[in-house]
Formats: sequence, structure tokens, C-alpha cells
Amino acid sequence: MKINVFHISTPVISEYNKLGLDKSKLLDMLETMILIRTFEEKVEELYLREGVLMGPAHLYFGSEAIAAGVKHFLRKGDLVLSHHRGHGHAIMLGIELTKLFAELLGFKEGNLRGLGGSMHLPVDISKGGLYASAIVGSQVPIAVGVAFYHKYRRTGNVTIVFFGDGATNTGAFAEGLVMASFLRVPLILMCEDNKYAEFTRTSDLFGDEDVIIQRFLGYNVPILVVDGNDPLSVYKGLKIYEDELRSGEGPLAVVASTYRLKGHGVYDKALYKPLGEVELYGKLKDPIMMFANRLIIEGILTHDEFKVIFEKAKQAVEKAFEEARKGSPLTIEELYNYV
Ligand SMILES: Cc1ncc(C[n+]2csc(CCOP(=O)(O)OP(=O)(O)O)c2C)c(N)n1
Ligand SMILES: [Mg+2]
Repeated sequence: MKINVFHISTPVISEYNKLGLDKSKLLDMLETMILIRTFEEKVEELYLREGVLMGPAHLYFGSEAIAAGVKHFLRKGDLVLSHHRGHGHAIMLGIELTKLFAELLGFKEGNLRGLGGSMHLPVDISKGGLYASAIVGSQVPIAVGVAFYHKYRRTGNVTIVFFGDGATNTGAFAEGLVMASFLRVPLILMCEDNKYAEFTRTSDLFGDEDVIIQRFLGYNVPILVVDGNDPLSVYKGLKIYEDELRSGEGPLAVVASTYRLKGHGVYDKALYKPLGEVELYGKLKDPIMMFANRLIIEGILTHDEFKVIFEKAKQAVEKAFEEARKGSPLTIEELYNYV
């Protein structure tokens, strides 16, 4: 069996055209990342400072580049399956911010009528968000069935399933991979390797940073290793395989190396992380700052425009929250409609 591991570098300017990237797409990638971060800053504040939100919330802080890169690859009809850390995927899909806040508040105006909450936020079939599960790894075999639909019907669409580095420890992941490979379905297995699974540093389990890549070996699938802190590396990797996937062939495994800047959930201060690690990733390797710097150096963005993007995101988030808080939960009688 051939072992196909490909490391995807970030494209240089001269490649942009070939990859279908123009100024508006590059700026949209940055705007998407900033909108995700700003939305989650508000979510964190509502949980921790104001006590308005309750229950679990697993923040996407640090992994925004993955959603921004995938967003520009997806086409109408493609389907997304997500996991418990899916706020960034919800914004990637373009679900309205007001609906997302209403969902977090448990209000009927939410995209799942307030019945799903944070761990099911990226679900809105009209936008391609099919499913999200908090049972780690369980979405992988389900995604194989969804991708098989695309193959069987020859739709030209792809399915993408997001999961974490920790999910590669599950039996569901391994079973899903066996079936995906056997059926050759157009499925992108997107592993968001944020280096932690709850309170455990994944590499500490095995003393090896590359353990996640090794998890995909032996299934006869191509493995792309992309920089999950760079939307262009993510996008480029997917584009290279686009024709194959859209002709109904696959699957494709992607290991997107990134970093979980926050604790596991909003409640977790992550005091178990090595000293200086968060500072390194948060200050020197922050995906938003790195991508913005790059666009500034390449003459695509100015400092002032960068500030305006932040201000606009803040306004959009505040406006959406103010609108959402006017909503209300389903009544007890209405709840029975969904049992
Ligand atoms: C089958 C299963 N086992 C354990 C848990 C508890 N749990 C919730 S999130 C999580 C860690 C998952 O880590 P990873 O897959 O890396 O995703 P991340 O939280 O880092 O995004 C665990 C163990 C669960 N929800 N489901
Ligand atoms: Mg993880």
C-alpha cells in the first residue's frame, strides 16, 4: 500500500489566480475569522462575566483559519457535519448571528428553536449544516453515509466532517475511516488538531507531535497536512483534491494543525497548560494577526481597513445579541411538538 502524506504549504501570490483567489475572497477569509473571534468574545463574556448564558460552550478561539479556508471551498449542496466545538462552523455556514445568539439563549427564534444550544450550533440544513454531535467521533461514520448519498446520486457535491485530535482515539473514527475508504466516498475528514482533548495534551499520551498523522495511516487514504493557522494552506489543500472529490471519488483526510487558545469549555481556565504556551500561540502565532500581517505586506489590506473590519464585526455582534435577547423560549405545550 502506498503511503500518501502530503504537506501543503501556503500559496505564494503568483498562485492566487490559479487557485481562484482574488482580493475579495482573501478579505472575506479575514473577515470571517474576525467575526468568529468577535462572536465568541461576546459569548465568553455572556457566560463568565454576565452569567446570561449557561450550560456548556467550547470555544473555537485559535482555529478560525480552518473555518475560513473551508468556507471558500464549499459550494451549494455540500454538507457539513460538526462536533461540540462548532461555533466557527456555524459562522462559516453563514447562519445569521441573531439566530445563533437566540439558540445559545434557548429561545425559539434560534436555528434549532433553542433545543440544540452551543454543541449543535452549526445545524441549519438550508445552509448545508446537517448535523453536529457532542459524542466524540460519532459523526464520522454518519458522514460516510451522507457522502455515499452524494456518490450514489452523482451530485458533484462533497461532505465534510469536522472532528478533533481526541476523536481519533475513538472506535467510531476507525470504523468510519474503514467504510469511507472501502466505499471511496467523496468525504473530507477534517481533523482539527488543536493539541488538546479536554485536559490532556494529545502528544503527551504518546510523546509524539505527529501522532495524529499516524492515526490515518493504513486506510489507503491520501493524507494532507495543512497549516490550520493559515486559511490559505487549508483552502489550497482542498482545492488540489477538488476535481477528484466532486467526481464522486474519495475520501480525503486532512490534518489541520492548530492550537486551542482557551480551556476545553468556558469554565476551564486551562491551568494545566505548560507555562508560556498560550502566550506563544496567542501573541506570536495568532492566526488572525498572522493572516492580517500577510495581507498588509502583500498590499491587499491597510492598517485602517483592518481596524474597520474589527469595528464592523463588533457592531454586527452587538446588534445581533440585542435583537436575539428579545426572543423567548418555546412554551411547555410547544415543546411536545418536537418530541
Ligand atoms: C464518546 C465520548 N467520549 C468522551 C466524551 C467527553 N469529551 C467531550 S469533548 C472531549 C475531548 C475531545 O477532544 P477533541 O476530539 O480533540 O476535540 P476538541 O475538544 O479539542 O475540539 C471529550 C473526551 C464525549 N463527549 N464523548
Ligand atoms: Mg482537540
